[in-house]
Amino acid sequence: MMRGTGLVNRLAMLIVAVGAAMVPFASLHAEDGYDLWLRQAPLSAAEAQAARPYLGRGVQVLAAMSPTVQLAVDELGQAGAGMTGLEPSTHPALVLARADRLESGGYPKDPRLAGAPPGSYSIRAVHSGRILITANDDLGLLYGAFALVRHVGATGTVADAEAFSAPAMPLRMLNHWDNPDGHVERGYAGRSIFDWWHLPEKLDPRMIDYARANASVGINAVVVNNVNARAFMLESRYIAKLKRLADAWRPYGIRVFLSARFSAPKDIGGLATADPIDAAVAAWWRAKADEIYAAIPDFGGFLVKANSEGQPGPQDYGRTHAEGANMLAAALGDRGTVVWRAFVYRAEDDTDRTMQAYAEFQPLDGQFASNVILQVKNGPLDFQPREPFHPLFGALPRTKVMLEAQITREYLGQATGIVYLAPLWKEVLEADTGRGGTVAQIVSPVGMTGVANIGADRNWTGTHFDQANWYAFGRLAWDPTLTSEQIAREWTALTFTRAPGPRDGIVRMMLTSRETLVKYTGPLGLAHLMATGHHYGPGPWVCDLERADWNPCYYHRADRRGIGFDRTATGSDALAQYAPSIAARWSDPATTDPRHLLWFHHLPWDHRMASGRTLWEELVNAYGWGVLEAQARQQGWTSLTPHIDPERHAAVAADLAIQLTEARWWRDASLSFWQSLHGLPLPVGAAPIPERLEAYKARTFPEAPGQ
Ligand code: GCW
Repeated sequence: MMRGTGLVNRLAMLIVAVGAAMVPFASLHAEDGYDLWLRQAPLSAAEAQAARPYLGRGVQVLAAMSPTVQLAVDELGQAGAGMTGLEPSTHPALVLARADRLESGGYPKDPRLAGAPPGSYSIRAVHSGRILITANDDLGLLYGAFALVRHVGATGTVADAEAFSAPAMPLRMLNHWDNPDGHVERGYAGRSIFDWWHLPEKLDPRMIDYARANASVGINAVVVNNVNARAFMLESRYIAKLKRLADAWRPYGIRVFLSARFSAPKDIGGLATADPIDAAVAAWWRAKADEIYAAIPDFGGFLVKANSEGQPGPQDYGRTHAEGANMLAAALGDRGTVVWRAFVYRAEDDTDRTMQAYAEFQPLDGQFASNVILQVKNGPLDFQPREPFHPLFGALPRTKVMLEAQITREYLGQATGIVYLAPLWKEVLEADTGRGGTVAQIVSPVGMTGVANIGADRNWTGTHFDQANWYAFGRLAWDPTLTSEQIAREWTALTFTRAPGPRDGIVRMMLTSRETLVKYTGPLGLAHLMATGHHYGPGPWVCDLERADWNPCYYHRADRRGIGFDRTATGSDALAQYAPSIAARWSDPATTDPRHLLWFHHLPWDHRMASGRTLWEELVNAYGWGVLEAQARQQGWTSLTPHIDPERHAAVAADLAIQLTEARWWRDASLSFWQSLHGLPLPVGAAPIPERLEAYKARTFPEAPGQ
């Protein structure tokens, strides 16, 4: 394959294609990213005049003034000041109306709101040029206000703002893996934003900005602490701290949840056991729940990681996950929910790790209390750049199941470069389980959670483009039918520029970015090839860790003859956990989705691919394209220089340079290792590998963040 600069140039044009004639939209000033997608860039003079009657604090309100309605009014006021820069209109034309008060203002009902789920809203243009935001509840008015501001921000006009929108999923949640000491597990955006030490006396104003950002994309639940939980966060002093956050976030419609350590009755309760069928244990949890609800009447509930990776759980006492979850569910009663994680695998079990969660939980279907939700990661392994969907989706018809996604990029390059995750989540949401619907259809009655990528960095997420992942997560949990492109376009217009050329160039850079990362880290269904502990960089040679299934060699199974994990009937038969229609299709390499080929099949290096290349040639080709695309993206970003404010442009340019270095490193180290196994030469035209394998193996990064 050709590797000239000409090719990279053409690729850059394809990815970005800004168009030479485009001129910057408005004067650009340095921005640091703190304002996220809510930065409310100024409209043009004509746009501002036209939008003025609809933005501003002076809207007509047909609702009892509550803190939430006040926020909706403030949001419109802030947008008016920021986007129009004009004095508010003396004849405001925007009406915020609770559905039950519409008629008092002489406005027609909106039948679409009848029976709509909480938070739904409608935006309608009515007589005399007015725009009406209507909802059944106050939160719907706030969401409607955010939606109108978003529309104006993304398009420059209130025209076509009409919409009816209802959240597809009731629970739209973030999981913070934040520890009380401020360290964030798998966090790449600095320390935790939660200042537990100074709470409850001191509330960091950032807590309000955080809640506002979440509410602006419909997120309505936050688990504030790591699933690897410290029991002391259930102590009274922490309940007081949590109450302060809950009170601050309530107007934004955000309910707080706590990760609960299952052994808490022993750790902090003075009991001799945490056995879920022990009456004293149940009573302890009940009293704890009562104490929390006395302080926080709308407390969401507990998230529990049990009997996984060293965490305590009901199996320590010979009880099932259902017995453990149900005991906690009884303590909460109808006040809240137990979210129980299905990310469970055992040290003493040597069956294919990707099969263990299904084996554990599928037989428990129907045994969980009605206020228990099972939280299932998107794939059966662990947030890899690409996995097939988790076989538990569709296999638990009598259990409430929620999707867990990872917004923080633990295995996807951490906070470097650009990796837009909406395409990854869409891939799983749209996967047909073969058992009564797509993953989106199965989880929609319950919800979706995302492991947050938020930290105390000034721009919240480490890189500017990681803000898009927070944004996209919220938008998809609200409406999983939105396309990755729609979300990217909206976010780009709000965050960087709405000039169509540069905007669409950025969107194209985003849309292909996850695939680029897959190509240079692990193409064709390879997974779990990263270095140990911090998971930063390649480590396909690692094979000496105490647990077999912590080793990359366990997953790629490469040797002199071939590569890949046989999960068909001749291997682990993980395929048997899928619906028969899917298992049948994926059991033959010829009909397996090529993106999952080596996930399900062990194939010889000279296996002939559909392209006519051998498997080895195909791998080399894919890694090579990953590098080329990273290079093209970097070049494309350079061509956007006139359109982006200098501070953020420079930061992203630096991120992309790091990503290109990492892409080359992944490609070179991986190919060099595969070559050490089979001794095959690189195909003609492939870029040479600059260093010897030993040099790649020798690189260590004990200080890499997030561990
Ligand atoms: O992805 C893995 C991470 C752990 C994490 C675990 C989990 C919170 O490497 O850091 O622990 O998954 O999801 O529980």
